[in-house]
Amino acid sequence: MDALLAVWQFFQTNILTRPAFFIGFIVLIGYLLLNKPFYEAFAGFVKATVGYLILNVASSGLVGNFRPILAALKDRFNLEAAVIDPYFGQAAAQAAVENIGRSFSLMMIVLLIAFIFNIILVAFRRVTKIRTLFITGHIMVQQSSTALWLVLFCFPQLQDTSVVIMLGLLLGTYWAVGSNLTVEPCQELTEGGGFAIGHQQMFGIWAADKIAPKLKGKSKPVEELKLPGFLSIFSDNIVSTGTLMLIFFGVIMTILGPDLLKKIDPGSFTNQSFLFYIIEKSFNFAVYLSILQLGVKLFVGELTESFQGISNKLLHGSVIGVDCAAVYGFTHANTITLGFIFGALGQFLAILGLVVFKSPVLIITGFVPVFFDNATLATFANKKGGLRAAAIITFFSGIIQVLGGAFAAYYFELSQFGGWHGNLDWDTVWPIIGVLMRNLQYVGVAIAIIAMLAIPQIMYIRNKETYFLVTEDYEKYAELKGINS
Ligand code: ASC
Repeated sequence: MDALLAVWQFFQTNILTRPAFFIGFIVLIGYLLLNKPFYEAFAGFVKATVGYLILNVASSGLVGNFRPILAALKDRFNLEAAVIDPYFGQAAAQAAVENIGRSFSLMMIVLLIAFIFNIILVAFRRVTKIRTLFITGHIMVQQSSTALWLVLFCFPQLQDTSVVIMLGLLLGTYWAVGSNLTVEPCQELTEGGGFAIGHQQMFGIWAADKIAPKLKGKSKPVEELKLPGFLSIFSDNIVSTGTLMLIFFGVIMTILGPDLLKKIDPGSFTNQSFLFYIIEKSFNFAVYLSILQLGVKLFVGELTESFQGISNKLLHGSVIGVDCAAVYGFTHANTITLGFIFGALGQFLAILGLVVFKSPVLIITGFVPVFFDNATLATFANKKGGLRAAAIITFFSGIIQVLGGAFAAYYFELSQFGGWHGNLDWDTVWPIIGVLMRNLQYVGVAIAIIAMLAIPQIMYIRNKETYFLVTEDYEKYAELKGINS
């Protein structure tokens, strides 16, 4: 048992929670299964891992730079508010778990059980109809943390062993079913890219993909937009992102003022003028976005090519669920910026609503959900419903994020610890699961698991011929569905 635990520890620390290596090894194995020479497989390993590490540089650059700025609004106005952001949510969950004298380290065991359960569900895919394995390690850590608190909150008397088993099954089901929902949207967006999304807005992606065509109207996709006159400069995403962020963060940073910013950002705000600090900071958004797309292209390219090996010989039509940013290489960068801006507008409007209607909890926009969720939704919505759908869907997503987040922070008593997970699924699906658990106890957990497991069954019954084809042979799938690429 000890040896097994040691192996798990090693795997968990070095590979599972470091998706760069996880994906690198998958690519390596994929190429080997395709009978490529080892040196080519090695080259694929290097490119995929480096690509993912580049994505990490960009996404942590974005998170590290812009999260403190939005969160500082709380200090600026001396607010008692919960920041809806998974990093704040994780810290709040940890504080709440420890506050009732329980061990937070249970979270890692939950992660193990959930991951293994996801593998089992994929292994029995002919029965379960699950085609996806969720492998986005840092997200799995965050979600295990929040979900651990939810279970302890609903079952305060439950012993550790029962907690981890029950939660492992619940979370494993969510990972499997959620990422499975994104298979068709992802394959259609990437034209058979061979991956799904394993992140925090999977139900949202599914909904956006379904709703977008209905909102299309005469709207064109962002990449086909011809802007007239001087506006044409904004077709270039560096110009549009740089300018929009200058306005957006310029306003917020001006509200915060130089003194507060010097305090929260002592590393980069030194002897510069306030104006140039603002310009540089805002332009950095465009810098990181460019880096992000570069990294995504690199690892997704390798993954797609090597995937045939895995798919044909190992997983038989199953795909992995990866970071949502993986799809940012499949749209015009302006779509990403648009999703962020409309999501933020929705969030700000909803926050205003909370203030006006004197909500018992106040919410502060968290950078991670408002940017990554909405950029992702916009990417899918733009593909199926053009700019109009992307704008409308992300605007409403922003509203839902705030209202659902406010409810969750209040109901699960995390607002006193300053944060809630805040990503879209955690403002919709998880509050529902939590309410079921709180009120119906074990019956609630059973309902949640069974209802989620029923989703792939329904999807299968409705699309029997193409359900497995979409991952096994995308070209044939596209032909059958009449999708022209
Ligand atoms: C999240 C989270 C991140 C980002 C990143 C996007 O939800 O915790 O760090 O999104 O995964 O690339």
